[in-house]
Amino acid sequence: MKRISILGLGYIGLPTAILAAQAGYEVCGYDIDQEKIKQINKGNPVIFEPEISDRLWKALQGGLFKVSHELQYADCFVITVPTPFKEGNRADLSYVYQAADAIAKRLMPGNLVIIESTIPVGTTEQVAQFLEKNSDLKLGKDFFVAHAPERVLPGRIFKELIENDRVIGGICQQSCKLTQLFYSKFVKGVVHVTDDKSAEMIKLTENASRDVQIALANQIASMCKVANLDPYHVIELANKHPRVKLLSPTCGVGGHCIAVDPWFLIETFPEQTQLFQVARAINDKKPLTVIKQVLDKAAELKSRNISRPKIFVMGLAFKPDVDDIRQSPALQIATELHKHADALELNVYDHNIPLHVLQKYPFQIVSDVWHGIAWADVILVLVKHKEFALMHQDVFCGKVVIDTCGLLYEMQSRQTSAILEGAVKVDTAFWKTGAMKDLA
Ligand code: SAJ
Repeated sequence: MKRISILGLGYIGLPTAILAAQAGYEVCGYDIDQEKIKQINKGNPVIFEPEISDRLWKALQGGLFKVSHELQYADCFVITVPTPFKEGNRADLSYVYQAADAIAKRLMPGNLVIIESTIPVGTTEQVAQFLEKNSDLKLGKDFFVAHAPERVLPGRIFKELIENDRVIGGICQQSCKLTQLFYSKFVKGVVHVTDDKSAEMIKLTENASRDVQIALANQIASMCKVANLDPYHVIELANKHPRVKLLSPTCGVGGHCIAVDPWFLIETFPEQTQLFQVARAINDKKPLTVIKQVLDKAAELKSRNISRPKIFVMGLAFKPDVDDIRQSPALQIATELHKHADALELNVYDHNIPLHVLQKYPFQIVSDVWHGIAWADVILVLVKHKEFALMHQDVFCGKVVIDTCGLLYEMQSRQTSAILEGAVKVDTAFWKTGAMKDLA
């Protein structure tokens, strides 16, 4: 196996292509987006991910990596295209089939096709049959197919691509063998071998399990609100139990995996997924609860003669320390609050998201967090980016803070730590001048 074609140069495909080239394969990355191909060829990875620019540049210089909007013949094709959901929360497999269609036209005897995209149980087999039907080749004899779901966390993609264990599921033994061979060149984690359907089920249950655990954390937060307790404190101490590992409540579950993948199971197994359905409902409701909380606070401030309270949103990404706003609950909250211009003024800040992306949205963007804080009556913390957690809690002095992600608790924990004491440099003189309105 020498030549590899990787289809879909996004958050998974591009890093995988770069690593495969660095491992010695001749790699051609393929994408339908011509502008993306142009940018990658210039050394611009288009996505924000630690190490990626440097690794891309080295791969381009190394001579084993190129990208094209024409799919190249190869020994192995790797499908890393998105699988969003369409109406009725059903998996949209159109990108997977578009990729399979392109591969079918180039399929040669001995080829291996790997699907890394997350897919409903049974899809690998269906795609394999599609390839057989649309080529002159016999499945399991002339060409081989496997599912090898990606498992990496944005922000740690290269580390996790190399170090995580992987599960691969082939439609036959030879498919497993070839797939294991492909990954063995750059994966240091254990490659666990199974069948295609088990691999699909494993990937989906991993993400559904996380969704259920986050729903549990959100329920704990709701109970704590009623009981006037700090859920982050409750969870931190509960996690001191050796067999308890609760996750954290946030403003909602976003991104393109955790909030999507449980639906692929619900779609296939409607009778056996009650718990996943409830978890989805709890997590989807969370942004609506936050919106209501802000509107209630705005109404309360109005009754205290602040006619249009100034709301400053901190964080818009779907989770901390990423630039990704796809299916972001924070974005959903800001977009909805913006519609209530009669009741409040809104300013939004997120240093991780490029300005040209933010400018597509109707709300007002602030590029200086200190100005935003000083300007606001209410600070709405939606994402706990690490830079926010390094601020001193005094920056919020005199403000109403609606904290949806435990920023204040983390600030307090950090500030009791001797190591960080004095290491956090914050110019408090500036904000203090405008922050003395007693609103709380
Ligand atoms: N979230 C919480 N509370 C938490 C942890 C996360 O509300 O305690 C929220 C985040 O804020 C975010 C959402 O959940 O909005 C999803 O974030 P995440 O960090 O759980 O997951 P993703 O979408 O970045 O990546 C997940 C990972 N899956 C698991 O951890 C089981 C990753 O390993 C997968 O590769 C990826 O999905 C994928 O592509 O499936």
